[in-house]
This record gives sequence, C-alpha cells and structure tokens, in this order.
Amino acid sequence: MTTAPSIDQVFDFDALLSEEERTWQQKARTFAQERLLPVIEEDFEQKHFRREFVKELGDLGFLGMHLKGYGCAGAGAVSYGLVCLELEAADSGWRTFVSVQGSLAMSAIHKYGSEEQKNRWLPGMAAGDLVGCFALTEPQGGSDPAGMTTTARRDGDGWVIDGAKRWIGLASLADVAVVWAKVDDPSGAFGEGGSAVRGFLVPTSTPGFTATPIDGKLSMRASVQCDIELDGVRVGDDAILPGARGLSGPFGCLNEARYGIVWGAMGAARSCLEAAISRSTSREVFGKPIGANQLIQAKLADMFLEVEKGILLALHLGRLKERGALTPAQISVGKLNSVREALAIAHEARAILAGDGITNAWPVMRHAANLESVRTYEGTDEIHQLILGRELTGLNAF
Ligand code: TGC
Repeated sequence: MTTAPSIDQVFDFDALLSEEERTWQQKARTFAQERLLPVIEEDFEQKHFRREFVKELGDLGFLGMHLKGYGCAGAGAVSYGLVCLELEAADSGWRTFVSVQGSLAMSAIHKYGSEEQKNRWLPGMAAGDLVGCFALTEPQGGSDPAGMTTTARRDGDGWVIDGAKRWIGLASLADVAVVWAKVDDPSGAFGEGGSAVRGFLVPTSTPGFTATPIDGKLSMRASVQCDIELDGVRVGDDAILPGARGLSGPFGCLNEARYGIVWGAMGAARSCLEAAISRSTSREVFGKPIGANQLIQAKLADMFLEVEKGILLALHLGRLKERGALTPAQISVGKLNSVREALAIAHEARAILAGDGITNAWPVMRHAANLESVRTYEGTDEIHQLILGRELTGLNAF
C-alpha cells in the first residue's frame, strides 16, 4: 500500500492563495486543532459554550476581521472565508460564533452605525471583550422578516420596544443586541411617516430585556441560541442605527453571514471526508481494508469532488466580494450548494464508518447534526432556491 497524501496535497488549492491568506488559514487551523478539537466532543455532550475562547478569538484577530478600522483586522474576504472554513472543520458552533459577532452584530454597527456607536462598541467587540447578538428572527419563523411583529414606539424623547425574538445566537452572553423592529412614528420625525423596519442597539442590561437559552437542541450543542423577550425596553434616540432603513438593513448583514457559511460548511465537509478516508484504510472487512473496495473508493472520490468544487466556488465568490461585485443571488448559490453538499458528505461518511459513525469517537454525526442548523438558518435551502428561481425567471414565488 502506498502512503496516501492529505486531501490538501491532492488538489493543491493552496497554490490559488496569497501568502497572507495562507497565514490567516494556518492561524485558524492551529487554533481549531489545539484549542477546539481537544474539548469539542465533551462540550457538545455537556451543552457547554466555552466563554474563555471568545477573548482568544479576539486576540487572534478573527472577530470582525473583514472590517476596517475600530480595532478590526481589515483582512480580505478570502482570508475571512478560510478562517470560517477552519473553525467549522472543528465545529459549526464556533464558526457560528464568529459569524454572529463579526458578520452580523459588528457588520450592522460598522455599516449603519454613527461614529459614536462605532467607537463605543466595535473596538471591544473586535478584542473579544464585548459580545454582540443580532435579533431578527421571531418565534413564528425566520423566513419572512417582513412579517415581524416587534415594534418600537415613539415615546417622549426615545423609543419603547416590545416583542419577542427566537433562535438568537449568544443573546444570554451578549453585552449588546442589534434589535430589528417596526417603528411606529406617525409624526414622521425619523423619516418613516408610518412604520418601517429600523435597527436599535440595545445594551442587554436594559430593563425589560430578557434572554433565555433554548434547551433540548440536538444540534449546535456547544453554542448558545436564545429566546429574547422585549417588554417595554426603553432606549434613547442614540440607540437607533442611522444608516439602516427598511429590510435591506438586516439583509445586508445576512449577506455577510451567508458568505461565511459558504466557506464554513466546506470545513465540516472536509472533516467528514478525512474521517471517512482514515477509517477506510484502518477498518478491515472480508480480509482487507474497506478502502480497497471499489464501492468505497467511488464514494470517497465523489465526496472529494464536492469538497473541492465547493471550495473553488467559495473562492470565486470571495474574489467577487473583494472586487465589490458579489450579488445576493450569487451568495445564495454558494450557501445552498455548500450546505447541501456538506450534509450529503456527512451522511455518506457516517455510512462508511458503519456503527462507529454514530458514536462520538468520530466527529461525523456531530457535524451532520450541526449542519441541520446551518441548513436552516440564514435562509433555508428552499428560500435560496426561491431567490435563485426569481433571479432566473424574474417571477417572485414568495
Ligand atoms: P422584500 O420585502 O421584497 O425586500 C425587502 C428589501 O430588502 C432588499 N433585499 C436585500 N438587500 C440586500 N441583500 C439581500 N440579500 C436582500 N434581499 C432583499 C430588497 O431589495 C428590498 O429593498 P428596498 O430598498 O426595495 O425595500 O424581500 P424579498 O422579496 O427581496 O425577500 C424575500 C426573501 C424570502 C428572499 C427574504 O425575506 C429572505 O431572505 N428571507 C430569509 C431570511 C433569513 O435568512 N432569515 C434567517 C435569519 S437567521 C437569524 O436571524 C438568526 S441570526 C443567527 C444567530 O443568531 O445564530
């Protein structure tokens, strides 16, 4: 038997990256291997989010790393994608943390905030001293944010927010929540003249703000998702994000997070493929390693094809993003493809591992369970199919 090269060596994807991009990737891979992998199975089992890693991620420059100024690293889109890939190769929960903090909460402040808001929140969030969350989805479902029922009512010289949010990552640990609400401002003093969606920066210590972790999850168990109750939460005018008007505000942030998933899901897929290859050479059935069978090799080859195609697609989208040319429909191509293929690869790897595949001796079942969440948030498969259907036909099927 010849020694098999690593899957990185077979494809030589590295040759398409700059030195700086490879450095970011290697930093994330080292953190994933040295800090996350030794504890992730236990944390998943115990439903434990390791808060102490937040500061370490900040020290490494991963939080809001694609943003410029305010203590952020100002890295390129491909570098950010590679960090997402390496973190999700360990666990989707940790890539999700970086996405919620950097792509959602920090992006919202960076894109739409006043100078004062940016200076107040972004340096601490980039350093990992402060945590943010992004409160958009509501209990009746996440696919139609236009139907949100959370309101911000004009009251004296401020606003009173009432409503509920669900599936909000890190809300119970967060220092600040970006809350999206329909404003009720009949006077039109804020330019609405009725109701429109606006974003509010709500310190989570504000009276009336309650975040409760959702229990009973069989997916993403090493991270925290919450119900939020907003009961007469009073904030001043300085809480409103001046640059975001209407739903294009939160959607602009979802674009960022969906882009990170395009890369991240391929990290989970790569881990599953590596597990399947490893077990194929060590497990013997009918007197030889199972990897010597044509059926197994055909499966491994097909899984490898989809990992490499998915990473190449992510790179293409990353290069478009760096040129400022990436469209929401192109992001939907990547999000739909990466998560769908990653799930298929996880399921195939599980089958190759046979009984071992259902245990936590291998990461595959954990990745498969996590990917069910990734498939559902930031736009389900079906939402992305419909976005693409509209792009292709010009007809809106929502
Ligand atoms: P429509 O009402 O027609 O459009 C509203 C406005 O938004 C604009 N827009 C976008 N802008 C930027 N990027 C995008 N991707 C955009 N999509 C829409 C649009 O141009 C319009 O602007 P304007 O200025 O004309 O008002 O909405 P639509 O028909 O375009 O979209 C419908 C649909 C179904 C595609 C959209 O509602 C959608 O994407 N739904 C899925 C939402 C979603 O992904 N929800 C999950 C969020 S995950 C979450 O909240 C948890 S955070 C993670 C965590 O905390 O762990």
